[in-house]
Amino acid sequence: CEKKDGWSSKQRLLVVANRLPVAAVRTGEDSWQLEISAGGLVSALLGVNEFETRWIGWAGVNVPDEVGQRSLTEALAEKRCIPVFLDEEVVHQYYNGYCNNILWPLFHYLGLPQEDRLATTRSFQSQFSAYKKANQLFADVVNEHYEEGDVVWCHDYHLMFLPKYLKKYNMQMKVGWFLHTPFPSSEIHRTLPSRSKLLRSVLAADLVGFHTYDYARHFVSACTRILGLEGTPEGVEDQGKLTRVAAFPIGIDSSRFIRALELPQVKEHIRELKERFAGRKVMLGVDRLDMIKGIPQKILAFEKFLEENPVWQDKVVLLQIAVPTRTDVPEYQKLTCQVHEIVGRINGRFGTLTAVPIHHLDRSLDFHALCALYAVTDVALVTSLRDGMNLVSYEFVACQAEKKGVLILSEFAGAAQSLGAGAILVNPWNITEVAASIGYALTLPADEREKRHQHNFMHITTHTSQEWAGTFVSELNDTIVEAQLRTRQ
Ligand code: ADQ
Repeated sequence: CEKKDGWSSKQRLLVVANRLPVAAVRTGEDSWQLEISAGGLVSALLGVNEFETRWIGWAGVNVPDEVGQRSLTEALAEKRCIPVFLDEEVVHQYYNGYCNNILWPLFHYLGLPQEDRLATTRSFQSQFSAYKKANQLFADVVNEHYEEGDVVWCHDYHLMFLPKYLKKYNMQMKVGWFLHTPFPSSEIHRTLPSRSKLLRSVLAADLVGFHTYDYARHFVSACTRILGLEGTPEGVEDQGKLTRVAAFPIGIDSSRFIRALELPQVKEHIRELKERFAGRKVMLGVDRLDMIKGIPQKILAFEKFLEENPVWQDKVVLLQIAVPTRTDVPEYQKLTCQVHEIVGRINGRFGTLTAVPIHHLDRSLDFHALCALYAVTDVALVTSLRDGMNLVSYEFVACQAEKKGVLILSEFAGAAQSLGAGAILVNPWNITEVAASIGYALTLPADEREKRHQHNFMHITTHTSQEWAGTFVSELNDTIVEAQLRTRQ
């Protein structure tokens, strides 16, 4: 079929997410430098090539002038990206405020911030208005670029109003919405002042997806308890209109990691790391520096392990790679200081003149360096307090064909439901239990490690990101056909 932007036999997929997969830096009045940005969704969709994909989102930069907006739009078009322009005030109120200060902690069971507990406070109201305004701006851009037959896939908690706004423009538009975070118990969602409006807006979508069956179940109960609607095995029904709700566990492009391990530069990096840490077991944490990732608790568990097992003190090293995010939010600044303080204390306590027990890096690693690190790791520590899925656990398994390292995994990460049989599951709040699991993992016999690894490796190579996206979009297409058949009957 012929499309406005070229010939293609593939269906067009408009992926709408808060951030584009590239970050833009202005280098002149009309010149831009574009860099691929790290993140779960980007990693997941990198390997998806069965659709003609267009990305729609914010480029992470304030562009108030027309020249800038025009030139950035042109530069991004080469990357199949379409920008949504948000001014600084909207970004502050919508992104830092409503998204990251209210929805993100709430959906991860960390509650609402104290000062926003009253729905009547100005800050809550203005953040909520900015959230709706930003969602409307996204809807305007999607509507402008939409062509008949396209599938529109909205992502995450930033865009819960988008399905409703898109359907207002065009009832025929195929709209799916997927949440990358957990959806909390309805008892938690009930505390949110705008609880009903958000649920109703999401329900305007044709298909609503979550990482796990539990999150889908929580969403359906929120709709039944808060909105009084009927939950069915297929989803939520409102006056004869069914919104399909289902679990679509995300995966990774596992072959990309497996292939990377064969590259000469990655092999060289692996050799250097092995030499650097010879005689010591390597433990690894890779996280965005975020309170949900449980980094302080993880490091405290490692301290407890060292304290209780002096024989391991110079035989194990923890590499914690924490990429800073949301650096202008005060809570994240506090977390960085807290982590630095604990790491400093532990290194002072257990370090020697030649070695320290924890190497903590506040930065992102490039893909090849990350693969090499995963490959030399004996024990990976993924101890999120809550996590929608957690792709780091999948990436670690993909790089462990040789070493058969052990994964210690939080029972509160969505990944616990898929990798639970191969991993050692822990309650990340229980520092004593995590410390004991570290000892257990470091001494696990080779045959047991092999068995656990095989289980997880089989899972991550058969449940890939391509399969995830393909299943979601074909389910969305089917949902619409079924709805049309139902209305004809
Ligand atoms: P995130 O919270 O970003 O994603 P995660 O699933 O672990 O969490 O994905 C992080 C990605 O960023 C991984 O691909 C990882 O390799 C990369 N990354 C993290 N730290 C890095 C570092 N220091 N250097 C380089 N790369 C780094 C959200 C949800 C998750 C959900 C995903 C996908 O919070 O629960 O799994 O979306 O749906």
